[in-house]
Amino acid sequence: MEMLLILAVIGVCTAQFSPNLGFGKTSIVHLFEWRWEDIAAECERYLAPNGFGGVQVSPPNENKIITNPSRPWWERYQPISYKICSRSGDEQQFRDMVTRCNNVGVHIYVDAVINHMCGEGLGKGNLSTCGSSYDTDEKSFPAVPYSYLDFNDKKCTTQSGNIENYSDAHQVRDCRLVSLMDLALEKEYVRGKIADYLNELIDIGVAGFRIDAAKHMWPGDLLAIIRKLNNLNTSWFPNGTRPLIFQEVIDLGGEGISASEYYGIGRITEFKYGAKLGKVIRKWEGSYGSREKMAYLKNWGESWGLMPSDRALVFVDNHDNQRGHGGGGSSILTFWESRLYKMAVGFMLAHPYGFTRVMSSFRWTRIFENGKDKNDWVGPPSYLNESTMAVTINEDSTCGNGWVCEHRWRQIKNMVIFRNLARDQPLLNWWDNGENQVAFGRGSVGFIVFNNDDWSFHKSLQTGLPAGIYCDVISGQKEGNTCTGERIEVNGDGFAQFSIKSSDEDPFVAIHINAKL
Ligand code: AAO
Repeated sequence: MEMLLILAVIGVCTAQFSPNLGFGKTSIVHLFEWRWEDIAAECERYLAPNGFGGVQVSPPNENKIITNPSRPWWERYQPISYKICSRSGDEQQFRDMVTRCNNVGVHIYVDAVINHMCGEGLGKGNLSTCGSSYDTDEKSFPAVPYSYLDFNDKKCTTQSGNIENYSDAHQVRDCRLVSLMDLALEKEYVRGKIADYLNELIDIGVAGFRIDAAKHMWPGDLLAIIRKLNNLNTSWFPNGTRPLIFQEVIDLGGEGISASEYYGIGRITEFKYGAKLGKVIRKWEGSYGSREKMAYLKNWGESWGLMPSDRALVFVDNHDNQRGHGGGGSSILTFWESRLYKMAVGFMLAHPYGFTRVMSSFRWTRIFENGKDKNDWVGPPSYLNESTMAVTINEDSTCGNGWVCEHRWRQIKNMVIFRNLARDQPLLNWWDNGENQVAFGRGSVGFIVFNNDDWSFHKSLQTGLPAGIYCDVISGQKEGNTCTGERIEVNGDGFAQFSIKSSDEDPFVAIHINAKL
């Protein structure tokens, strides 16, 4: 009896770390600002057939419409109510998306903005995505409803009421993040309203949540909310499945709050991952004053100061740091530097560390002034009536209308498949030249080689793979019984000859057992 109780408690406490992906799937993609109907179609026509396990979607709840600047992407981080009603679509469209994606084995993860409501000082009105009213002077959001009793102001001790110093944990949790009205999460009433919202989403069929601004909530308050959550919908998930929780905590070190305070609640976004990997791929100076090189990646993971792998949600860039918001700094690689970016994403997907998220962006016109992009606010491609543009698909399977669709780039899509095959296989046969030529395998299912040096690479390496002819899935892929790109021959002893010129379009090669002729 006692044993059963202990097991039950462990079950409840640990299940929210599991990604809740379908069998054999390992990665999710953030379809930033996409419309629900486009995501539904993408699940069916592309994500399911190519092994993607899930989608992180933009906040689905009603938000403040911001007119100055005009409809920035960040207005979606200013809630007005928990009605499912946003630029991505209405509740009917959201339900349809969740159902259609789940039906093809692609799960939905919601970006949950629960730390705050909209910015202060917006006055009163109903300029919100569903027309619900608000009054920031009275601190009233009738569509929830929240009143002046539900905000934190009394606890915050800074002059401005905003967070002024990130080394003071009390400020970070009790004051306003960039003047956003901070909810009093210790209140049972507030916790209940948030749990009701998340439970509605769970009942519709979502598989988990990104917890926005988790660093700005006391871990105990957040845990109390998570404990109120239902198990996942049994139409698609096994009985008793807990929602995946991944908390946005930016911890690059040196502040008053550490990501480890949140290990007990769920996974955490590991911001050091993209910042450090960016430095390595760019060959910039690292923590010890010398230039980073790929050879150092031999012990990539916890030895680099990253959090435990089973707690980490990892990514090369996210919607904030690809445009200078949030944490990470200038080393972050994005689609704008596509050659280096593909190498970084390729490395991430080949390496066993962490639970991986691929970014999928929209293009905007950057205008740099003193190193800062003046257009860092620009929202998704939109029509004249301000509604978000459809994602169109070109003949070559790339996207139109300003959508970048990094997840459809052959090199990235094929590495998502590589990771699915490699999922539990150990990292084996590491090789490096002491500089920026490195290679490693995953068990006997896949092998990858990088040449990020300025000179050619030509070498025979132990792959760990069975003998045969393999298609490189970076320069091409296997189609029918031919390779559209390079062919690699693995000999009976597992060795294969690799050649990568420093001028190659993509200076890396990857092979796996499903790309064997
Ligand atoms: C907008 C306007 C504001 C206005 C506000 C209210 O831009 O001027 O005051 O409305 O009217 C997004 C946008 C915001 C936007 C907001 C609401 O990014 O610009 O404000 O929507 O519309 C902190 C938080 C983190 C947060 C990040 C942006 O800790 O949670 O700021 N990310 C999430 C979302 C994000 C969203 C929100 C939260 C709000 O992903 O999209 O904001 O819902 C340090 C700290 C970090 C801190 C950063 C940013 O990081 O560690 O915790 O993130 O500063 O200030 C080096 C350091 C690193 C440091 C970093 C700073 O890398 O090592 O530690 O520099 O860049």
